[in-house]
Amino acid sequence: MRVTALAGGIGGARFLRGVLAALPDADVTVIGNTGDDITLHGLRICPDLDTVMYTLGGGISAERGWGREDESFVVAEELAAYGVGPAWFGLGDRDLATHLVRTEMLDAGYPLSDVVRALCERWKPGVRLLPMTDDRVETHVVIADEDGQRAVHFQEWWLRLRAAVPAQAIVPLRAETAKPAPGVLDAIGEADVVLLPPSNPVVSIGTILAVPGIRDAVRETAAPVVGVSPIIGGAAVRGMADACLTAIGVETSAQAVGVHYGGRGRAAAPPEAAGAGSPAGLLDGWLVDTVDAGAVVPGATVLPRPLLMTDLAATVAIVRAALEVAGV
Ligand code: GDP
Ligand code: FO1
Ligand code: CA
Repeated sequence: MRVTALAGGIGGARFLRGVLAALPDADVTVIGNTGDDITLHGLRICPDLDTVMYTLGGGISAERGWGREDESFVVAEELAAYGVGPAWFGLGDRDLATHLVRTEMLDAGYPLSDVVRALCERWKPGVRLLPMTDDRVETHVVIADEDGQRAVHFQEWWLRLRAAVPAQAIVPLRAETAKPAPGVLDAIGEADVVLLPPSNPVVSIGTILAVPGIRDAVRETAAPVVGVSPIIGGAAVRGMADACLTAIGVETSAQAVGVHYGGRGRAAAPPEAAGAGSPAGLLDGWLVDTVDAGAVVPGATVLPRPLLMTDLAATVAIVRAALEVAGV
């Protein structure tokens, strides 16, 4: 079975561990978010791609969910001693090697997808990991300041400001001229099932969908498309997705996120769910937690199931539920 999943970082990566455990023989392609990417100390850092690669490759820090296990921060301490920041972005010594290799390859002219392939030769994540684009797209956030507005990099808004300063706009810079990376559109068009993990709907899934061609590929694929809500009982399970949803005028609820993605109104969905999908609709199925049972997404089949990925078995059960509603 060919499975294609769009993924951000921590939430997406944990879901993908369940996909690999549930479908050990599947051919899984992951389209990763690169809008979080940032250049620090001259090094190009790709947080979400690295989180997927480390999590599925066995190198992730279990307690942080990002960066490497057995990590040290000696270089970061030395940079701080020079008064060189930013202190709000934790750069680990082992993690730095990944950024050095990536930057060296990018500077030598390799496209990001070649860099990801090379790094994955070491980590062997068990999926084909593709960046959403080889072009540079960066998420920046517009916030108010004393004399008007200013834009900060998403990572600064997320990590230094803790998304506590309202985002007037969340902008995937230069997405409009970006092209899907090689293999991305085919992976969506040729999949047997397309999954939207419970990643951040705005800055992870939304950013991937902002690359011209990707949203249409999902809308038009013959494969069933099933998403999993990252919002349970009106709150994000982790992080500040609520601040992101508020920034785009979407209520923080499982139903609102499902409606935001939109139902496709595909005949494939059971008759009672068919209804009028939205023209931009992506979903044939939408998993919500049992506390959100009763959620309605016109044009998609809503399936209430426990959605906390408390351990691998729980995540596998969620994946199985997604495949059930996909009818695969
Ligand atoms: P990030 O890029 O590191 O923020 O990770 P993602 O965007 O891939 O995923 C972040 C989202 O995962 C957050 O909005 C959380 O609400 C969601 N999340 C984390 N753990 C769980 C879980 O156990 N169940 C569900 N349904 N969502 C989760
Ligand atoms: N997340 C944090 O909450 N604090 C950090 O200091 C931090 C550093 C970091 C370094 C490398 C990396 O690959 C990821 C890192 N993350 C950190 C996660 C990263 O900020 C993600 O982009 C966010 O979780 C939001 O998507
Ligand atoms: Ca991220």
